[in-house]
Amino acid sequence: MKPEILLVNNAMFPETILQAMHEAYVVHEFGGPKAAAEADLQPFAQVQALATTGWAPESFLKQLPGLRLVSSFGVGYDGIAIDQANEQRVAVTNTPEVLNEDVADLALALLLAASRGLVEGDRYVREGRWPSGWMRLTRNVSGRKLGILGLGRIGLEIARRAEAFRLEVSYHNRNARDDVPYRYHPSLVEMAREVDYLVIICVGGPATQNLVNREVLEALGPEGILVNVSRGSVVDEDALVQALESGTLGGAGLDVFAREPHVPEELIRMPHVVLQPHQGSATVETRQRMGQLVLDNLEAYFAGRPLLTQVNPF
Ligand code: 8YV
Repeated sequence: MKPEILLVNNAMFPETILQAMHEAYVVHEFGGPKAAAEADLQPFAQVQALATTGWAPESFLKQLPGLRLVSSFGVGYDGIAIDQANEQRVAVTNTPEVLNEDVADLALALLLAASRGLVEGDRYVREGRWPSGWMRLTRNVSGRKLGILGLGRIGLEIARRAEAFRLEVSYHNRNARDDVPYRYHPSLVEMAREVDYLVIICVGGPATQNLVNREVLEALGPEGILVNVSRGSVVDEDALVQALESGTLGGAGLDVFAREPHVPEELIRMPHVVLQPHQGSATVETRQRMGQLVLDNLEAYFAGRPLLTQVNPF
């Protein structure tokens, strides 16, 4: 008999992965997180595994006493109640490494697009404005300074790409690393003051909530550009809107927002801001690899083998 699993947010998973999942398991699909949060979980109290996309709050886990595995699609697990999972002895797995390069590519794409007015230029051509005159001059990228907030696995890929664009890289983490050639800033505000670009790729969650606040944005300054490919929660979004509106911050390239999929109207109207709908890992190839890792963790669990990418301690 096939084991039963629960699945939240099936629409995010590639079709081939969903097919394989249905071949191996009896899958109870809940639709998106909102539907899952409202569902009656009583009939599933003894189901052992949940496949999800970075979502499993405390109230949801508490209703599933038989659960032993949360296999999550995505590297970030700030939307999974890890303390509660630990208490219930539920192992949580994520999909690290396989998305590093795509997220780093998008960070650089946003940096370049915001600096060189790429989207603005595209609009300029499409709106037929070119015959009446040249577009404004944009800003030079090479030789400038990039500060990375969160020099982890993806941060390192961003740094490597930035070097190819002749950017001078420095970083801010909780602790300095002894295995990188980049300058460490113990203070985020001071790093922001020194750099032209600030790229955010640290973890989300309470520890980094609104870390990039008004002071940091002001330090980045009227010619500075903020790029965020991590979590919207890391930035004080109201302060960001104000800084961009008043010109105390020069521009931004944003893939993530505080209340996705809601994007503040003010940002939508700003020509010096480049927006993406949380596309960091959204390529056919990477989503396939992420889905495969979700399947591999489920398979390992049901075969009694060690999990491949467990994030909590047992
Ligand atoms: C995904 C992400 O869009 O990996 C993450 O943490 O934010 C993205 O890769 C998302 O998690 C898919 O559920």
